[in-house]
Amino acid sequence: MQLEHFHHSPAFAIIAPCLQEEPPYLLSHAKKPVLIMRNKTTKKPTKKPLQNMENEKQDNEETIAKYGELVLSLPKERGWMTQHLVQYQGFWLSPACAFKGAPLLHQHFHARPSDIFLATFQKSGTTWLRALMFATMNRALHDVSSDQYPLLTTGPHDCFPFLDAYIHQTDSISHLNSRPILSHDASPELFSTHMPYALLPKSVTASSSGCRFVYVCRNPKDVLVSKWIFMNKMRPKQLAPLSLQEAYDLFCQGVSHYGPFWDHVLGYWKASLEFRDKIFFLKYEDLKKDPFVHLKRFAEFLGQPFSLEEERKGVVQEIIKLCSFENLSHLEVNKTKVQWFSSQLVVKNSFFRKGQVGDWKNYFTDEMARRLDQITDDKFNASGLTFGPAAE
Ligand code: PAP
Repeated sequence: MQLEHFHHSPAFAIIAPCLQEEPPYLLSHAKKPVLIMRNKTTKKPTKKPLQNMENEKQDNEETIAKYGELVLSLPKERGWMTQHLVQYQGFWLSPACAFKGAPLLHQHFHARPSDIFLATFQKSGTTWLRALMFATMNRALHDVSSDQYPLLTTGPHDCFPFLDAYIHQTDSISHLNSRPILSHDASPELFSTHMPYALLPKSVTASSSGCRFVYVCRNPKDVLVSKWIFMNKMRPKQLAPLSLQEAYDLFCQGVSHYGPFWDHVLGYWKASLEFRDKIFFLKYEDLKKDPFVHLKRFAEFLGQPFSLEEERKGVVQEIIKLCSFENLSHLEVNKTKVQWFSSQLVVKNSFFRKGQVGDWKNYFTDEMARRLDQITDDKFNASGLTFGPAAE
């Protein structure tokens, strides 16, 4: 979700007056004369002198200049909400992500063994899982049945940082190592990312790192439709709208942010088979069909299993209801919220649309569905991964 031309888009014009607003986790740092850093050895927050921040800024500028040049030489294709996407180490990224996001992530992000990442291909259920993950992990801190519950007034995207944008939210990336306000007291720390598994730093993906992932995938036909509608909303007005057929052709060629879709899914799928304790792999359609079973498994994986007492009290159902599309999409905060990921990525009110399985039927011809199914079958062939009847 990177936007290089966002400043010229109609959406930007609507939200321009709000651009002084910063997300809560940034506001919390802004008051501090020094930023809190994570010390690599002790893993405890330490104070970082301003001089070091200057040096870090210079390092970052050098990294950005180096990768900026590299980006010019990368294969280029038509973008969905940016003019172009570039192919970086086999994946299609916005130029900003390729020359800034990915390299800075490798250079500066020091994982903690307790870190948990929600990883998704775009439009696969990030918003839903953010809410579920936050509510599950923080249920000892916040009573899910309370009418003061944080998710009722704070959108799911403010619960914990979106790593890919967070990395270059300000000139300094020091904020990466401090905590977002909502999970302030929570340990472990939560992040979300759209980055393909192969593009994440080894400090995160190595089996010895201790970091865990929840990966949610969704059937590609619904992903494509959801993404096409979202991207056209975000697309700068200087760029002609992308027709469904154009988006479809790009998607089938693998050209979409963080794509090819199939490589993204397979990267996490294979890792989940290899490291069962590290990656919890989930399908949007399965979660829709049986949220109770999957949320319980998910909580066990996160090390926060629901006790019998909690089950008896209906806590699982409370969380499901709280995080449901029906509930979240009707909350004022989610209807009006201007979501600030970075100065270049600001999204207004676009994360809730229909939240259904099979909406692609309202958009695809039979031939479009058949061809995309065929590509999916070919790509997933022998991997053991299928999108069964639940995704029909
Ligand atoms: P992102 O990649 O931009 O973060 P993401 O949240 O993954 O977006 O996907 C948005 C989709 O999830 C939308 O699907 P649709 O376009 O087919 O409707 C959105 O409606 C859906 N969605 C958002 N919240 C929920 C929820 N609580 N339950 C089910 N689906 C949801």
